[in-house]
Amino acid sequence: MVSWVQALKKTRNVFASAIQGVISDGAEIDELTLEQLEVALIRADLPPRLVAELISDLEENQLHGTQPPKEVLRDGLRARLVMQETDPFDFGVKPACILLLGVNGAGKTTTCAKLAHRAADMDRKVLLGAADTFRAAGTEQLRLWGERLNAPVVSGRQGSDASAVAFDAMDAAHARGMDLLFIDTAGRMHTKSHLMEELRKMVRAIQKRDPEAPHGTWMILDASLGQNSLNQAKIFHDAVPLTGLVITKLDGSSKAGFLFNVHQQLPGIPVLFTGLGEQAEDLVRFDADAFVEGLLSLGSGTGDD
Ligand SMILES: Nc1nc2c(ncn2[C@@H]2O[C@H](COP(=O)(O)OP(=O)(O)OP(=O)(O)O)[C@@H](O)[C@H]2O)c(=O)[nH]1
Ligand SMILES: [Mg+2]
Repeated sequence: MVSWVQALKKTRNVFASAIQGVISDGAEIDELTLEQLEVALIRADLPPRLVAELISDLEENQLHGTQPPKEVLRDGLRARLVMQETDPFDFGVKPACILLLGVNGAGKTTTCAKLAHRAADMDRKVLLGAADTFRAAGTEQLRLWGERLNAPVVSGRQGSDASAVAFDAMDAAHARGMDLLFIDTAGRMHTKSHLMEELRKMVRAIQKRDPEAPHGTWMILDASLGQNSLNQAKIFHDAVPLTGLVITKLDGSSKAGFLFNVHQQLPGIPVLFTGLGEQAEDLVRFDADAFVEGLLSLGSGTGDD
């Protein structure tokens, strides 16, 4: 399994040399170091306002403080991240239905499988709904994961109504006494209003079976898009209220700094999980401390190997 330190190699690489001057023991911080740090943090997609605050904290500490600069940076970064402490799979209802949404190629289908794997490991009975009826390959991909993970999959024919598949999956989850139903959906651009309407229709179909459902509406965000993925999420959130985020491909991204902007831009919507690789087990709970530590662990390789 990929670790946080390994996964954050690319982002860390972006500001490695700049940060070195700040976090090494006994570092003397001068104006040039701070300027380099500022540029690097912005390149890693940290929000400019936060960067300005961090630089000013470091300057202030340099003049009047006693803390090592690394601690100032670590505390400043950590304070901007919000973590959900409770179990994201615990909805207090059975079956709980979780709808997975996102733009094309964000990692929805893979995440659906990873979530199933994780939930099964926690002894939950899991059903998968293949509501990406847009492409035959979409359903096939989830069906293969289902076989590999030994999880049942409800699907429909290519071109059939995604809402009908979602409804059937809800029905099956009730009939078979499932704990969790994860519904994979087709990738859609946030700018296409008819595709956003299709999502709303899917929600209505699910609600015919259970008016409280979906219990989770989780958007899958590709970390390599950085801040852009948050702009997309805001538009999805307007169409169907999101209740959680899953960040994929953190391992391939050099822009993981956008995570420091989530709380500001999407208040109240927690980052629940992060994908650190392509395998079923490469999905971990979002851990704010491990994330910040992973960004600052300079001894652990800077992405050149
Ligand atoms: N490195 C890495 N690759 C990932 C991660 N999550 C998904 N991928 C890869 O991203 C690619 C797209 O993943 P899919 O799950 O098919 O994405 P999707 O959102 O379902 O795509 P569409 O259904 O076409 O919109 C695949 O090659 C996955 O293996 C991750 O956390 N890390
Ligand atoms: Mg897919």
